[in-house]
Amino acid sequence: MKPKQKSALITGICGQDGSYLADFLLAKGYRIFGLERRASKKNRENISASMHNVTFLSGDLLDEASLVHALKKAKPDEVYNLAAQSFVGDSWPQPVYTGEVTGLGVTRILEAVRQVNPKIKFYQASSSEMFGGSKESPQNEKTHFYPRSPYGVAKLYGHWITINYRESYGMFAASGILFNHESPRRGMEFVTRKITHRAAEIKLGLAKELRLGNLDAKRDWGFAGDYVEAMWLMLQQDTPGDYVIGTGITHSVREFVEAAFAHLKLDWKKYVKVDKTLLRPADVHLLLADARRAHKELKWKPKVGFQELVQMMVDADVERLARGQ
Ligand code: NDP
Ligand code: GDR
Repeated sequence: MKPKQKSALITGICGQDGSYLADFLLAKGYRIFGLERRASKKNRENISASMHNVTFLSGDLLDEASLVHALKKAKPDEVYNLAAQSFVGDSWPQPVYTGEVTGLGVTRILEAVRQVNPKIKFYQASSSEMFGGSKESPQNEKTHFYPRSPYGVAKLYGHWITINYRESYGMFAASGILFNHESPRRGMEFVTRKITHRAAEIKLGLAKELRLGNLDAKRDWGFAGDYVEAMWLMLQQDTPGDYVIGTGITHSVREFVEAAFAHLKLDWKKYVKVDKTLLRPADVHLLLADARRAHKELKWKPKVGFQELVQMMVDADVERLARGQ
């Protein structure tokens, strides 16, 4: 007998990770439902290649009834909660909203899952921002948390409520503590994409300078396409747990800039200006993953390295701009 087709509901399906996860699960034969919030204009560019194989459901992490409705319609085996106000920089001007969506939104969807079918497997998109100002490096599942932004605080709440639902109700709820991961589908406001897009514009004579804030911040940057596999692997384990996912190599923003401009044969020093208005009220200076638990239990390893990632993003931006997009 043919095994039953598995199905998944992805919140944040139109974002960077949601679109890669949808591609990945579709290739595995899943039926995919995507939660999409109401907007005056649809934002499906990231998911355009897979869009026709996705059933979109209207819903919002701020509206629990919409989550119950989506779960009843989709009847998924797995839920991936990727939706969030995900930009750290905007979490200072919008701290309450960030708490509502990125923090309390997790309770809303967990509670909806519990009410509709507590056997659904649940993945929560936790973040290395929860480590923030931790003195320990590299950071693993046992490292103390020290969030440094309203976003980091909200993610920490989401992380603990996921653990709490696991412990309170015996639900299969896993939390992936993912370090920064990027791609040509990354939002324009994040530093990597801001750099690759502007460098491509400069190369094509469409812009003259790139203004950045803290060039010394260090991040463990990986490729989003690699990281969605880890999310899926977490839900295929016998027992739910929390896993750090990262490359184990860290680079500064300055190094990212150097690599992007060098790929285009440009001297970054001629174009990059430090703009103090782009500094954050409290920044995270160093993030570095110790992903040994994931290597051992999930058998997960990243495939794309730093240089390859930078070049992939720069090339995609040059190509897109050359096409006039
Ligand atoms: P994106 O910002 O690209 O995507 C976020 C998605 O969430 C968007 O599709 C957005 O919808 C949706 N969304 C926002 N608010 C709501 C809401 N109230 N209700 C329903 N949907 C909403 O993020 P990424 O793909 O980069 O990240 C995915 C998740 O992983 C996020 O939770 C992020 O915080 C977390 N994370 C990301 C890391 C990274 O390096 N990328 C690292 C660690 C964690 P719309 O398209 O309408 O804006
Ligand atoms: P981050 O990503 O805050 O790590 O959160 P971001 O790319 O925004 O910042 C990384 C570092 O670069 C410094 N920086 C700048 N950042 C932006 N956005 N714009 C600038 O002009 C600039 N100049 C310097 C920042 O100060 C910071 O130190 C991302 C998000 O995807 C989160 O959702 C996720 O949880 C974490 O990664 C892990």
